[in-house]
Formats: sequence, C-alpha cells, structure tokens
Amino acid sequence: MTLRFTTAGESHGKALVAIVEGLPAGLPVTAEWVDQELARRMQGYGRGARMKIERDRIEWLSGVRAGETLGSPVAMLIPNRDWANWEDVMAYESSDPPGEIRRRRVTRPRPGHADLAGVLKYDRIDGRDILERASARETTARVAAGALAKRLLAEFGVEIGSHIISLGGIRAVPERRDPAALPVPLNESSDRSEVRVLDRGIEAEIISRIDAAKKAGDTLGGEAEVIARGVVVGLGSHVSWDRKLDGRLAGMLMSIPAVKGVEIGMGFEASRRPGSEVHDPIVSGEAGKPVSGEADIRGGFRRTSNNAGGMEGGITTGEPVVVKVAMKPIATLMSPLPTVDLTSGQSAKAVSERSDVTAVPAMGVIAEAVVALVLADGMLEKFGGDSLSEMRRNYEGYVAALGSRWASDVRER
Ligand code: EPS
Repeated sequence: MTLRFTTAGESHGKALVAIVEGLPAGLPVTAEWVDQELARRMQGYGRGARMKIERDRIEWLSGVRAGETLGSPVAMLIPNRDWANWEDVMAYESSDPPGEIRRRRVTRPRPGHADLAGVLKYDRIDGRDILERASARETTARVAAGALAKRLLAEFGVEIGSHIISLGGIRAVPERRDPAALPVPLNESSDRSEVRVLDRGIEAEIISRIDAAKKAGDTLGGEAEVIARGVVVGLGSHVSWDRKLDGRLAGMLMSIPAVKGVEIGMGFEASRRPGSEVHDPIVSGEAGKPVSGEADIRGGFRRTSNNAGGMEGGITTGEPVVVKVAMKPIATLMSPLPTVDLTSGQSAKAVSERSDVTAVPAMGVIAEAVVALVLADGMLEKFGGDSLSEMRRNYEGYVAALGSRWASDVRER
C-alpha cells in the first residue's frame, strides 16, 4: 500500500483518531472540507439519538501546515461529545471500588455483533471491551481519512458520489438501468434525500418502512451504489493478486462494519447472462484525440456499455468505477433476540442499548470514502510523487503518452 491509514478510538471514548500516511506534499486541505464529509455521514433517516449529541469535526494534529500537506503522516482528532456522559464507564484507569466501570457491563451478547466472538477471542468478561471498538462509530475516522483521499483525487478530476439503491427490501432504482445516466455530481442529488435515494417518489415508502421497523423494535439493511467518474485507465494491475484493484476495493469495502456483500459493475448478475450480454464492446475515439474535452483518460477508446464497472483484469479502464455494497440490518434490536448470559450461562434476551434503526444512508458515504482511499492508493502507486506537482507531471505525461501512442509509434512497433 502506498497510501496507508489507520484509525483508533472507542465509540464512547474521548476521541477518534485517523492517521493517513503517503499523501504527497502540497495538497491543499482544509478542516472544512473534511468536516463536510463527516457531516454527510451523520445524516440519514433512521439514526438514533447519538447523532443529535455529536458534531463531528476534525482537529489537525500533524502533517499539515498553512493549508497544505507536508508529506508527513497526517493525524486528525475527532472528539466524542458523548464522552462527557461516559467518562466514568469508559475510564482509562481502574477505580476503587470498580463500580462505575462495571455499571454498563454487557454480558448478554447480541447475535450479529462482534460481542460474543470478541469476548471469547480476547478473554474478556465485559462485552463492552469489544463492542466499543466494533461500533460503527469508527467509520467517522475512516471518512476523515477518505476525505483527504477524495481531495487528492479531485486534483485529477475524479468525482465520487453514492446513492441508496435499496433499503429494508424496498428497491429505489429499477432492476435494469444504466448507471451512466445518473446525475453529475451524484451527491448533489442524493444528499437532498433523507435516505439518499434519487427517486423521491420512493422516499416516503422507505421512511414509513423505517418507522414501522422502529415501532417493532427491529432494524433494516440495504444497498448503496458508489460511482467514481474521471478515473484514468491503468490503475491497479493484472500481474499479481494483491495488485488487482477490484480485489483491493472489495476487500476494503467488506471491512466496513455490517457490510456483507460487494459487487463490481454488473456483479452477480453477470454470472447469469451470456458473455455477449455482459462484456463491454470496445470502440475507438478519434485516434490520438481526446474523447471528451481535455486529455483522454481512456486512451482514445470507449465502451458502449460499462458492465465491468470500470475495471478489467484488476485494472481501471477509464470508464466510471461502479460498485454496489450491501449492509445487513444493525445487530442491536430493541426487541432483542435470544442469547446466553455470559455470567450465569442461562438463556436470556440480548442487550439492547440505544442504537440506530438503520445506518444505510451513512454507509453510502462511508463506502465513498473507502473507494476514494483505494483509488488514491492506486493513483499514488502509478504516479508516485513526493509532491503534488511531481505527481501531476507524472500523470499528465502518462495521459499525453496514451494519446500520442495511437498516432505515432504503435503502428510501427
Ligand atoms: C453503534 C451504536 C450507536 C450508533 C453508533 C454505532 O451509538 P450509541 O451506542 O452511542 O447510541 O449511533 O454509530 C455512531 C456513534 C456513529 O457515529 O456512526 C454501534 O453499536 O455500532
């Protein structure tokens, strides 16, 4: 990995931390840019009371000076406002008597959460020692890291957006459709909806499904589609498994809490159709000339469809990168499922703490951040550069060479 990032922090701890290493020096950044992404992640109908408490904002800790990256690790701190209500339960050091730390002990693990497997693996008694980190609160830090990746990609004309394509089993898009026909920029349209759908006609139906689930003490999952436009041909590689960009995308997307499936382009549907209906015919743009406007990121070729979702052989094709991500329903149910109490060994109902009915709209925003991190990593791998200007020279040289190869040397080789 050329672009590395890590996060730290418990859901009700003092703060979250994101550290991003590998960004070139000279990238213009502002806290406002990152905070906008954090604010987008907090939105969405179906969230619980926690999102009314938090106002996620970053504080720079390192790697940035006078509004530009320095090339050193960028560290960002995001305080948890809810910490004030949990300081005793989440105290860093033991207290005597240990009453407060034990007060919110979780001994009735929730089916579907990391509680039980984590307690057994880490030899803990209190499920809180697991769930505080397994909480999707961690994705705040991931979105902060992804915002920097998005900022870098924006320098190269890449636009990333998402929308929700199903929630609680209600489809928000037709079965057969062309993602190329979606609005640009995508988020300007999807962010207008409380459930981030493009079809406002379906919004009310989804909202009443969420209300019904809440009333029943239940939770809902759903699917998001992420589209990245303007990604140059040639990121990733076919030569080794761990260099394939589709594999890297799928792996990182699957690491988002509660994500259970990832599809690229046509995805699973491609396995059900003949090749003639799946593979995207190649046509030429005008030789050596840009297909659209400026430098041609597709190298002078075009596809009449994009079922491959912008990737062939683990390499970007220059067509939009299209991924779908499926999230299971949240594991904390207000009408809890059967479990076993870890202290008594008796059958019990799982713990039901305050939680969300659904976080699918937020998951789309998180998936955008993850896609940005993978694509930025692919860009840095291909174009390197200690500084943004060096990276730009490398990028422009490559795109220019793609255009001229067709006109000049290829026929003579
Ligand atoms: C979560 C439970 C809820 C969610 C949380 C994830 O938090 P709390 O237990 O404080 O009510 O709101 O998500 C976030 C805090 C967030 O920022 O996304 C869980 O158990 O995973």
